[in-house]
Amino acid sequence: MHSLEDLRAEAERAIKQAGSLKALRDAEVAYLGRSGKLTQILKTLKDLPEDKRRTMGAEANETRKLLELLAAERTASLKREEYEQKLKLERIDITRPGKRYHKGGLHPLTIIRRDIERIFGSMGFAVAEGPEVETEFYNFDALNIPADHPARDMWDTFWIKNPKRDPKAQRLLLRTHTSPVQVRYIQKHAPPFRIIAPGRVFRYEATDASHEIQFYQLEGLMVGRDISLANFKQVMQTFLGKLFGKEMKVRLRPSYFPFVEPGAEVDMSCVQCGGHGCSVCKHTGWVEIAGAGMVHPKVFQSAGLNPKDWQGFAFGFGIDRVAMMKYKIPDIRMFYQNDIRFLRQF
Ligand code: FA5
Repeated sequence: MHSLEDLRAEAERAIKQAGSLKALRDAEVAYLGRSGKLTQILKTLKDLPEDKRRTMGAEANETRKLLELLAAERTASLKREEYEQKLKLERIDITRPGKRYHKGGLHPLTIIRRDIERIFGSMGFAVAEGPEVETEFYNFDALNIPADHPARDMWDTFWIKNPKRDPKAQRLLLRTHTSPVQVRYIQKHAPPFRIIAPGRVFRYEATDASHEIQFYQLEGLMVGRDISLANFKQVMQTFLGKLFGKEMKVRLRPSYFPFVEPGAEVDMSCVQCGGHGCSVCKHTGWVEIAGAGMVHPKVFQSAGLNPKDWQGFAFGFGIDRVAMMKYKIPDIRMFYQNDIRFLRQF
C-alpha cells in the first residue's frame, strides 16, 4: 500500500510539473503506459491473497483514474498555455510602420525616349528600327563613306571578327550611328514618309563627362517631293519646344557629313541660361545637339530611289545629351552606372 501511495504522489507531481506537452506525454508513459510503474503494480496483484488483491486492485484502479484525469486536465491547460504563447509571439502590432515596398521605375533614358517618340508621333513620324550589329555596307558604304574615305575616321568603330574567315562575307561592326536605318527604311518603303529611329550605338573612344562608348541616338528622316531644310528647322523647333516645355530657338551651322548635302550642325538655345550665356553653353547661349542635312543623292541611289524625284532631310542627335540637358545631369556616365540613388530620382 505504501508503495502505491508513494507512486501516486510521485506521478501526481510529475504530471503537475510537466512543463510541455512532450514532458507530460513522457510522464504518462512512465506511469500509465504499458510498462509504466502503475501498470507494473497492477500486474503483481494476481500474486496477492484474495482480500488484499481486492482492496489493492480497487485502490490501484482509482489511482489510475485519478492520474488519467489529472493528465487530461494538465494536457488541456498546457495546450491553452502553448496557444496563448503562440498568440503572444504572433501578435501583429498594427500601429507599427509597414515595410517599405520598393517599386521599380523606368530608366531616365527610357522616359525621355518615350517622350521623344510621343512628340514626333504627334507630328506624324513613325518609329523605325535597325540592328545594333550592322554590316559595313549599311553603316558606311551606303552612306557614301567608302572604305578609303577619310570620313571613316569620324567614327571609331568596334569591328566584329569574322569567325568563319569567309573572305566574301560582309564585314560586321557595332553600328556607330543610327544613320544606317535611313538606308534600310528607304529600301523597303515608298516615299513620301517621315520616320524617327531611336537606338543604341557604339564608339571605340575614350569616355568623359559627355562621351560614352555606348549611347543612344535618334535618327530622323523625312522624304517627299519638296521637303527642305526650312521644314527641318521648323520640325526641330517644334520638337524641342514640346520636349522642354518652352519656346526654343534653333540655328544651323554649315558642316560636313558624307551622307548629306548640304550638311549642318544643329544648335539649340541653352536651356540652363535661356541663351544669355553660362558655363553649360560656354557663354555662347547655344548648345550643339545634332548633325543634319539634306539626304545625299548617293544615299537615295544606294537605297534604290531616284534622287531626281525625291528629296528630304535627315538628322541625328544624341538622346543622352538631350536627357542631360533636360534633367540637368552633369556626366553622361551616370546613366550607365546603375546607382540606385541616381535612378530613384526619376
Ligand atoms: C552622326 O552620328 C551622324 N550620323 C548624325 C547625322 C545624321 C548627320 C543624319 C546628318 C544626318 P555625330 O557623330 O556628330 O553624327 O553624332 C551625332 C550626335 O551623337 C552628337 O551630336 C552627339 O549628341 C551624340 N554623340 C556623339 N558621340 C557621342 C558619345 N561618345 N557619347 C554620347 N553622345 C555622343
